Amino acid sequence: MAGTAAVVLTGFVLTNAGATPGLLRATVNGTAATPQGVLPHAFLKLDTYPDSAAGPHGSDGGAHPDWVTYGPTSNLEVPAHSLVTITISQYDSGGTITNPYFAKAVGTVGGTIEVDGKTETEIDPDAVGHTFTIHALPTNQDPLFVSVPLPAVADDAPLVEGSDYAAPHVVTFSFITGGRGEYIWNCEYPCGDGYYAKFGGPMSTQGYMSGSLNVT
Ligand SMILES: [Cu+2]
Repeated sequence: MAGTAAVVLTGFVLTNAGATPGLLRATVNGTAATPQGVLPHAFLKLDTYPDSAAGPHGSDGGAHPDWVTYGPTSNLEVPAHSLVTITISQYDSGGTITNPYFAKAVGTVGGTIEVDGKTETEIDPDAVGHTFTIHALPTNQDPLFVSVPLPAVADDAPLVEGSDYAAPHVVTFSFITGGRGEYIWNCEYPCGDGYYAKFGGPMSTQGYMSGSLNVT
């Protein structure tokens, strides 16, 4: 857990965002040749955890220690007119996704994702941990829709020595931003609590399985 804490503090800027503290800004590192020409290349790293002992909720897990969560924060900022590459380390188990559409990569450069170093266009819809799905708001001039599936870690995967978690699946993908705007993202795998197909609890509370993505 100590190693996790050191990693999640990288690039972590505290703000007064209330229940979902923190803002993670993408780091621009050089340029990249894209289908839309040479663009600034920005990078972000996220994690998905099976509980809230990691991520933005404090080492005791805060109000809902057993809720699944994204980390290090759910408030993201990326530059406009750029290539954005996001790497997500996915530590959670999972199962069958309700809508197999969300087991496919949508809106990424090349329509692909890299899963543990292998290029894929989709994952097994029966072994989904979470998704990372960016939506435009009705007011956005530049539509941005990106959806990426994150494979489930097997239930019987051994814990990494010195960690509370098994080794994650690592998913990397890129997309191109348009102009400035505010977007939202969420998970489309029903990983939460409740009677309505597990879309309650962490799924319906900002800071766990949903957040903001500002293009600036
Ligand atoms: Cu989820």
